[in-house]
Amino acid sequence: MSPIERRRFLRALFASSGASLLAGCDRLSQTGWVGKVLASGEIVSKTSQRLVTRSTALVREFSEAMISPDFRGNGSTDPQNPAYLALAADEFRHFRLEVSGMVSKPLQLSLEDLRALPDRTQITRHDCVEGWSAIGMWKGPQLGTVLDMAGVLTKARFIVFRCFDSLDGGMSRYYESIDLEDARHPQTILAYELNKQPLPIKNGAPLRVRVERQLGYKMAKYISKLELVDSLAGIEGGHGGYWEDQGYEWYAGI
Ligand SMILES: Nc1nc2c(c(=O)[nH]1)N[C@H]1C(S)=C(S)[C@@H](COP(=O)(O)O)O[C@H]1N2
Ligand SMILES: [Mo]
Repeated sequence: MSPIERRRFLRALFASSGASLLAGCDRLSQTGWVGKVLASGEIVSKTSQRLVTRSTALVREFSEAMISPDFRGNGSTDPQNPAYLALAADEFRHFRLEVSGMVSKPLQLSLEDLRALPDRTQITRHDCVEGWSAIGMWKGPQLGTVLDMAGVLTKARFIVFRCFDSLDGGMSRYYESIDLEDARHPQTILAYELNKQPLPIKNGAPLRVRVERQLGYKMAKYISKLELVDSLAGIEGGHGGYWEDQGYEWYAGI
């Protein structure tokens, strides 16, 4: 189904129950503009998205000609955490991605290890809740590959991304989470390159996740650690992400 067909179908589906969930989605699909998404309720809930799309349905990918000349940085763009600065000073040679929690084999992966894995390249559109979009070419291993290496235990339900940066002067670190269905989506990758260059610091060096069916704030930058858990309740504010703890939706479907 094309996005427009999908939205038409969803609208028909919800019309009978009078749900206003999809009001304004035509504007979104026509212009690609997502400003004030939260305020106008344009986020597509996980349930409605998954009613009509298979778990592996791909989002649109673009041609190289469509790549935005400058992929702006947003949120943290220059983390000041001393541990991060020390890693950056050495071009992240000593960076190790930790994979832990409900796995049979905890991992410590260097950038070299990650670059040696089969990779995926995708040119996709990033939509920020603040009302801007950008198209970029991302490259990195599928998150599913890393999960298979670690051996996810059957009781695990979510993957939590722990980040080096802080948006509140060091009080708390940025974090995010997705479920295992999104984690294993073919376009969910751990990107170490943007537009054929090593990921710039402003965009999350050395590693950021792409979760292409959701809004920008889900795409954790500056990842230090992946944690497999069975519940988000005991983590930080308990809502599954830095922005979620301030009231944003956990499932930010586009
Ligand atoms: N660690 C971390 N990840 C983050 C953020 C952040 O501040 N810190 N901001 C989020 C938001 S709101 C957006 S829109 C994107 C911005 O990605 P960009 O800097 O590559 O444009 O990263 C997301 N991931
Ligand atoms: Mo954002």
